[in-house]
Parts: sequence; C-alpha cells; structure tokens
Amino acid sequence: MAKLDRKTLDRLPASVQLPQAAIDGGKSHILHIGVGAFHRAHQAYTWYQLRQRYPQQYADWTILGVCLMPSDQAFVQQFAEQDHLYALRMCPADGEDEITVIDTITNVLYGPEEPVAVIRAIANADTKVISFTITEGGYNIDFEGHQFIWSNAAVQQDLHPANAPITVFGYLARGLAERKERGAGGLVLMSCDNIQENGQVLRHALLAFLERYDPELKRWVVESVSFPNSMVDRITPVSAPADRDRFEADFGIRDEVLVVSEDYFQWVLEDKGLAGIPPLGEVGVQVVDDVRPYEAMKLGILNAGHSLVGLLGDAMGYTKIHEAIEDRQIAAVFEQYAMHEAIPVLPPAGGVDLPAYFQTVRSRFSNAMINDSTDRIISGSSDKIPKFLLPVVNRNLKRDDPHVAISALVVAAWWYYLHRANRRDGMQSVVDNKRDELKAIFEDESTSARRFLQCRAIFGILEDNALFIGRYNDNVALLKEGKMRNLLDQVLGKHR
Ligand code: CS2
Repeated sequence: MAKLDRKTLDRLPASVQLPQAAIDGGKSHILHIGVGAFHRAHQAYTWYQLRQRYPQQYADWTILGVCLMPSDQAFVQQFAEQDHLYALRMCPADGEDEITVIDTITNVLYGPEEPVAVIRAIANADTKVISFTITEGGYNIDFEGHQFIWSNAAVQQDLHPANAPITVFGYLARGLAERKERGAGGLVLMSCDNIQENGQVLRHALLAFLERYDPELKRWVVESVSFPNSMVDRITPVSAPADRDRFEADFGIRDEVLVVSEDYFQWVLEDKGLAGIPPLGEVGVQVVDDVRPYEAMKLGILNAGHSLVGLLGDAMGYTKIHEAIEDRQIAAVFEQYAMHEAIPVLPPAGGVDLPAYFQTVRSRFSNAMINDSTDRIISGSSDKIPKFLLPVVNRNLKRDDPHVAISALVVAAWWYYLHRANRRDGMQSVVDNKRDELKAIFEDESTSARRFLQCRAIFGILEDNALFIGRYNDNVALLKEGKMRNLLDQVLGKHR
C-alpha cells in the first residue's frame, strides 16, 4: 500500500485540504521540542494556517522538530519516510470530519543520535522561537513548583559540558552557550505544556540549571530570552491502528503518523517579548496581557476534570472517556466538583463565563468521535495530579469554608487504581514516571493508603490537613469494600 508522501499527495480527493503555500526550504524560524500528536494537532496546525494565509510573508515560519525520548524513535523514522507530511483529522461531536494535510514540520532531529545538530539549531540565528511540549514531568520541578530536582541522574550528567546532553536543560545550555558565543541574539522560549505559569516554570528551571552550569550564560539568558506563559487546548488522543486503517480505506493511501483530534481549539498566549513574531492572533490565537487565569481555568476544570472522569470511570469499568461521562453519577460528580470546588476558587479569566466553560468541557468529553481512553488520561498521574487538581485543593484549604469532598475522592480513586494494578500485575501496566516509588508504597496493603498520601513529592503537605485526610480515608474505606456506586451517592451533595 502506498504511503502518504510528496508523490502520493495529489491522489487525495478534494475533500482533504492540501498545503498550498510553498516552503522556503532554507530555514525554519521555529524549533519545537517534543513532536507528539498534541503538538501536531495544535501549534503545528496554527503555524501551518498562518503560512496558508500569508504564503509570501511567512514562508520560512516552518518548524524544525526535535525528539529526545527513545520511545519517539520509530515516529522520527516513519515521519521522514512520509517526507514529513501528516494528516490531521479534526472530529466534531457530530457532522463531517475535517481533514488537512500539514507540511509545516520540515524535519525532525532525534537528539540521542544527532545531539550536535540539535545544539546547532538552538544556536542558529534563524531560530526565533523554541517551543516545548515535553509533558508536565519534563520540567524537573518538584511539587511546590519551586525546587529544581538535582537528584535526577540525567541532570547531573548534563552539568558536565563534555557529556552528550540528555535532558532538555542539557541541550538548551549547550545550544544557548553557542548562540551567545556567536552573537546570534535572543529569542522566545515558549512552553506549551499543561502547567500553571508554564513560561515562568520553564524560566525558573532553566535558570536554576544554568546557575550551576554557567552563571555567565544565565545572565545572558535573563537579558536576552523571553518566556511567555501560554494556555493550549485541544484534546488529542493517541491515534489507533483503526484510525489509520480507516484513512487507508477512505483514501487508498496509508498515513502511519496520522493525528486525530477534536475540532475544538484554544491557544491563549501572553503578550510578552513577542516582537518580531508573526501575528498569531490572525489565526485564532488569543494574545493577552495575563494568561494565568486562563491556565488556572483550563487546568482546574478540563485537565482535573479529565483525571476525575478517567479515574472514576476506570474504577467503574469504563475504558473510554465518552462512555464514562455518560454515566449519570460520574457526570453529577464532575458537575459538583466544577461548581463547588473549582469555580469558586478560580480567578476571573477575561470575562469568561466559567459555568458555561464547564458545560462546553463536559460536552467535549462526550465526543465519541475522538474515542479518548481512560488509560491515556490516567497515564502520568503523578505528574498531572499536582499540576491539575492540587492547585484547586490548596486554594480551597486557604478558604474559611473549604470544599474538597470530590477532590479527595479523585485522590482516593487514584489510590484504588494503583491498588488494583499492583494486585493485577505488580503495576507493570502503570505508565508513570514514579512507578517504582509507588510500587514500594503499595507493597504492604495495610499501610498503602496512608503512605500514598504521605508521598510529599506528589502531595506536598496535604497529609497534614485533617479535613482532606478525613474525606480521603472515608472514600478509601468504601473503595476497599468495592462499593463504588454507594460511595458516589454519599459524596454527591456532601459539599465539604
Ligand atoms: C489530558 C490532556 O492528558 C491528560 O490528562 O487532560 O492531555 C488534555 O487532553 C489536553 O490538555 C487537552 O488540551
């Protein structure tokens, strides 16, 4: 079967949108680290649209991708075999899908094999923006968001300039040092991960690393680099073989790196240090003075809501998000969480009607066409829960009348998920950076619930809060008895 590439492109029917704008092959002004499906459904799509709209002006605003993880290697190869073309299938809940072939990523470097090329690209004066989707854990910052984690062995290796870099900080340090040396000028480092104040977190982590690596370079970065915060949103599951089979059946061409996403799109970007960057506002990006309220809204309602629906859904035997959200009790628990725990502690976001925002999120979750799995949502929970749910809990605990019943249920449901996974397969099936630490905690079933909450790297000092512990313990007790429906009934209506 022929694959999607430059030669087969024109076999696609008119219903598929094809790139029209020519590419200036010489240079790419954007370097992106972490070329996963989300990046391709979101930022790459946006830059692509800009080039289609202004083909002459922005012909060289293309993306040079960088992948650093061994798990990305197969993708790097397949993508190259397709001349770096991929199709994005955007699915509304009902109605026709929209399919666009995107050519905006001109090449992808695989860091472990081509470290020097990555370093050169960072140093290249043509590179004006480096953006990042390296996941919540990639920033190597502890729960409170303040301390850089020095105990990370890869970070220790990266501190020695003679070693080949491993972490994103190792690459940035070497590349930016060369950039400074060459006088190639400052640039924008744009985090696109789900973290409150993602730009500031990136800045904080990088400066902490550079303080030890090269204090002189740190000073240069402070003066020459901007770190705008941003909020990015588009639900993008991992595409399944069935999605690729369908594409092949429909069009007679195989796309091994197809991306499937919802049709909803949001990107809110802080207007900070963006001089010289094309007007992304022209293609739907909201450029604002302060992104933080938008980030808090999205993390606290959509991302924490995802964890809620994923974990409760899994506990009740659902494997898909759109099926779990159709469960009457789960839907009611999500609504109670949003209305009584999240929205009252969220700052106003530029006049957004938060209850209406919640309703939109709920209907996005029920979109069967994107077929998102509870497994994807639960994966990486030890990086996600501290960024998504715990800020809402902590804001509540600072109030006179804190509401944490549902948040404590979500944490208990996570405990329950790990408890069952440990019994089932010794946690082999758990995808999480902290799996080994978690496994040690779950070895002794009689103490696992208590020791789980004591894990400070995840929960900070939550275990010192009597209200939260009380709620959590009640939930764990019922979960141990397997009384999930009773538990949800009890929690519904119990606001505190
Ligand atoms: C999800 C996000 O992984 C998760 O837990 O909540 O990937 C979510 O789909 C995106 O942030 C949507 O923009």
